[in-house]
Amino acid sequence: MILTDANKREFAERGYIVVRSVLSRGEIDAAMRVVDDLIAATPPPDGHCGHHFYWPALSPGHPLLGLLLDGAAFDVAEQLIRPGRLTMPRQAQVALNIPPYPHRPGRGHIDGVTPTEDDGRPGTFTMLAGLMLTDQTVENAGNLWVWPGTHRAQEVLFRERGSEALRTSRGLPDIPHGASEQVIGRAGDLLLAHYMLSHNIGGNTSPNVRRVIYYRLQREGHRERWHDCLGDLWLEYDAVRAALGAA
Ligand SMILES: O=C(O)CCC(=O)C(=O)O
Repeated sequence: MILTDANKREFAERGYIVVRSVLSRGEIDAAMRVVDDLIAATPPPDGHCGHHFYWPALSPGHPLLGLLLDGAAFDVAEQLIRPGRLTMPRQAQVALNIPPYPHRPGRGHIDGVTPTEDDGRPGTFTMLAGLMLTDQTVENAGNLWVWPGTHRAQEVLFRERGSEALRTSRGLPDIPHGASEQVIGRAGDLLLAHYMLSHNIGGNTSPNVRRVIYYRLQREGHRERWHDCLGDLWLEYDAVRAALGAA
């Protein structure tokens, strides 16, 4: 599964892409069983609607690490940063969105500030990868909301105000948001989003619980260069820079 230069330029322009059919039916079914087990072990409170997250730690052999690594997903994500390499994530986010939840977010956030990492470093990363386990082919089905282009506005803001603006804004930097979009996809599709793309939890008025597995992926060495990444969107994305240069 190969990302084209057009895919990489779309990622650069909009801040995210959805890559179709990255998971096989067998991989989706196996991941659904893992999520079923998490829910059975610790069910959401009775009557709970809206988002409900599990944060499993990933060590070698964990099925949700296998879901990312054993098929195409990790390789496809890494194609945005090559010859750079991604590190193995140590945690996944199992993100449910339980109907009925007639919510419409007013704006987005970027991750990693509430909470920060244990040592106080904002938990910045390179890209968000989301493996969809359920169809979100229409809006208001628990889809992730994104504000295309906000990654570029965040870069401008961080250049002006420095990386401290991430902490002081509590992940809600003061940038124009423009029009939102709900991410559309089918079970098995892969969302790849730049760390600095503003996004938020959406509503779910469909009959189905929305299920996505998110991974916050860092390029090797990210912890040493995260300040610089905030002011330089494509610092870690050699392959996106090359695609832009080839245009
Ligand atoms: O549930 C979702 O799709 C979005 C989750 C989210 O925005 C977050 O965890 O930062």
